Amino acid sequence: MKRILKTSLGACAVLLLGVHLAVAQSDPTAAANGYVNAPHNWQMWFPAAGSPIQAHIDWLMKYVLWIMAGVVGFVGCLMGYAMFRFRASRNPVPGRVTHNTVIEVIWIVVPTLLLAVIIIPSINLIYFEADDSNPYMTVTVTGHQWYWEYSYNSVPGLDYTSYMIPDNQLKPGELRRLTVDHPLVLPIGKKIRFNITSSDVLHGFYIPSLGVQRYAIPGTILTSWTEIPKAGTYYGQCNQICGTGHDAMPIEIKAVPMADYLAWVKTAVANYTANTVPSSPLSSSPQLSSPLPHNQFADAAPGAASPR
Ligand SMILES: [Cu+2]
Repeated sequence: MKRILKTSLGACAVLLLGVHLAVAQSDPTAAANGYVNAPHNWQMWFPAAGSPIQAHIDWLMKYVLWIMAGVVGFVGCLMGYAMFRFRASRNPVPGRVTHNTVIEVIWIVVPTLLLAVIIIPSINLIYFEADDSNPYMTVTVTGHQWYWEYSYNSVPGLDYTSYMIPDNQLKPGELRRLTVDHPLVLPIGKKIRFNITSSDVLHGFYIPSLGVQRYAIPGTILTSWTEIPKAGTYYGQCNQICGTGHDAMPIEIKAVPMADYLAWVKTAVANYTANTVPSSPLSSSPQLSSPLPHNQFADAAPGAASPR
């Protein structure tokens, strides 16, 4: 009897180990590794647009830039011409013209038209950014000193924290000051709303390539949204000065096809438990010392299972 029990216990252990290894090896977020949208040295322009909002922002920025270049070029040439043509040696007796109706009409009408052609697409963009209606899903993002917490409103209990990987624990391929232990995983091609708030001080939920930038304010929820057409990894940073660990709260988003997302949710729900974050934010200052603490609530997540 004892032997049978021993054998069956052994078989169970082997089976569990096998299941664990299989889960650990098949990372549902692997599809996001093929494309990485991260800042690079000497970057001059916005990052490649990863969402419709950012594509719109990028277009408007260049559109206004061309108009500005035209205005600066025109005014610069006019000033250069006036300084040369009417210099004292060539034009010793200055003219006494004070009014010219045609010129005055032109310099009122032309700038007004310029403002009109700028304000129309600007307001359009503001409304586009504000339209977070009918999302496929909502994620509540909470800023803490100094990490992010992601709670999936449509998946009860799926709530976990996301810490930056300290420099001395980076693995090959991971990005310094940007890679986190547990990224935010989202499906591609779906509208996702973010409810953004904070538990302590002002933070900023900022992902440049997605055109998402909102304050995280304690006691208040601000919303934003995104839709990511391309599977990949997208990075952002807290962009409000929120304390000594301000630089240690990057945002990493893994955008994956829907099937992979659903597979990830399944394993995440099985492994993540409802999160309880440290109650006193001020007591978390030792977290800054390296290494950062383990995310005890999410360490079993596949793809992030390695001990840190
Ligand atoms: Cu912050």
